Amino acid sequence: TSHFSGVKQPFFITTPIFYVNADPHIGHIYTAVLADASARFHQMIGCDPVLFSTGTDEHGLKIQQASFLANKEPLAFCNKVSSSFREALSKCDISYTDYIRTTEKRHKENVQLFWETLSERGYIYKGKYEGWYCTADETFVAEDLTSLIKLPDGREQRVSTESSRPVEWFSEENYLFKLSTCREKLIEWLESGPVVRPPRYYSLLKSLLDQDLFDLSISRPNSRLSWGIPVPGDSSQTIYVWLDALLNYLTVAKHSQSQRNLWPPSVHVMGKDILKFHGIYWPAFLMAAGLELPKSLLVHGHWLVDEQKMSKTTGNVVSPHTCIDIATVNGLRYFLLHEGVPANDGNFSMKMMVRIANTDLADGIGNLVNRCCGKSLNPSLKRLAVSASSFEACGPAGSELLQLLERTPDAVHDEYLNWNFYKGIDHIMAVVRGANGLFQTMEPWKLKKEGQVDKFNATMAATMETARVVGTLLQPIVPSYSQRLLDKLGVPPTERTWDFASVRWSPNDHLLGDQGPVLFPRIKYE
Ligand code: ME8
Repeated sequence: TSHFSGVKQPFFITTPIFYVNADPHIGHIYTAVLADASARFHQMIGCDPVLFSTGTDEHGLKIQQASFLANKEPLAFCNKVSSSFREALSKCDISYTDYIRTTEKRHKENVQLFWETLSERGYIYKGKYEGWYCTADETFVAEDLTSLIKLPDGREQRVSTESSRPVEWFSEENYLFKLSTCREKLIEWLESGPVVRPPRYYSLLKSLLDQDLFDLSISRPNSRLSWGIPVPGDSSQTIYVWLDALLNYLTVAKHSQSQRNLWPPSVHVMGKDILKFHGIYWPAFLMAAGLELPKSLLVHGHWLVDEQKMSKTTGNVVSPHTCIDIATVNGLRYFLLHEGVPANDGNFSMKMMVRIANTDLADGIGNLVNRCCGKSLNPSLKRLAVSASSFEACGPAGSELLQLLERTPDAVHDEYLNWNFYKGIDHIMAVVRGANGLFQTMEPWKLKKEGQVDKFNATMAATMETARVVGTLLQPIVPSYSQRLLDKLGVPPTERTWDFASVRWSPNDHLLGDQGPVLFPRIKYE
């Protein structure tokens, strides 16, 4: 439960911070929507404060090179792309409470202070590093994890086998972090509970830890990498971008407005490509500094587009703006959370997004709401008093709907908590189908004509109560859609928390709110 002896439980959730070398695509948006749904859910169940951070990762060789190619000063380049991420995230209703940029002063100070702590605690030494480096992934790659490929022009290129991106040979003086000493403790952390979810990523991480760890280079000579944070006391070296980037989470916690201690984070959300950094390097840095480790990591698969990897070279990168133009932000969020199964890769298709949004948001829920709020059956615009007998007066179909409705909020609660938003949605849609089915069976338009007032009122009350529960449960998934639904039903803003998500008897009628335009106009696409 979220309440413990009257003190509310805090919840601190993060998205990865996004590289500013490319514009936002639906893969980035998925990470953020997943985290947002969880943040909103925890808010609804009473966690307080909810700290939800996102932002941009702006240092490193990759960004240095991208700004050079764009013929811009690095900071000007970062400003532009960082604000385009910020806009895209806000447009997607991402309810972040802090937007961090690694170029901010508060962050640079935190990184340098952290470096000094690692150094004082004996975890840093000067050495020579030789090996392969993949700039696109900003990571060192062991030789046996590289392979040679033939380029179209016949030349050979060595690439990282995992990502297929080019690697180059580095040989230079730099500072190293004693990662090799952390292995045992990392395994202990990993096994201390369901720290890494879903289970397949736990197993993956576990197998990485079966092997010895090598010490990690955590700086580069500034002749090679100047766009970054200088090593304290040695300005000839720049701090490795992943150490810099991971520390964003700590910067955010330190600068939260809350009086409460918000460390450690409740959960870091991320795609599978950056598990090693969050599951090995990050906890190792933290334990070396004597700080508590994150309580959990939630890892998700990648989105493919029409079954192909999304990439600039293929030219199939999907922009959230295009999706929103076609299907609105609610259509996009609903699709991502309905189709996204964290353990697997997802497949994005515009057609599928439109079909699912039309079926569920326009036809399924939209119809239900139109039917019970529409002037033709509800001329006085009231949400009718509701009781168990409202359902029972509708016969077996009514009792069945009531039973389903009574089970649903707990089932949805558990699925949301376990990051199975798609299953939560399935439970909700089953209730919607039940209520639409009841409408078809009861034919209230006939009951009205025939003057069967009790049965008519019962049908209307039962379906409106279902719509209210559905709107409440859907808030983490499609916030602005749910808000308009609850507004139409005249549900006061104070009655939208999880406590109100179950069937409630009410002896009085309530006025409906402003009806405004339809909830979700059907989308025409192709
Ligand atoms: O990795 N499908 O940033 P990033 C789903 N700056 N998710 C995807 C995806 C896809 N096709 N492509 C990318 C970084 N992502 C670092 C993070 S955190 C301290 C530093 C996800 O902009 C990816 O898995 O390359 C990651 O979770 C997020 O987008 C940011 O990726």
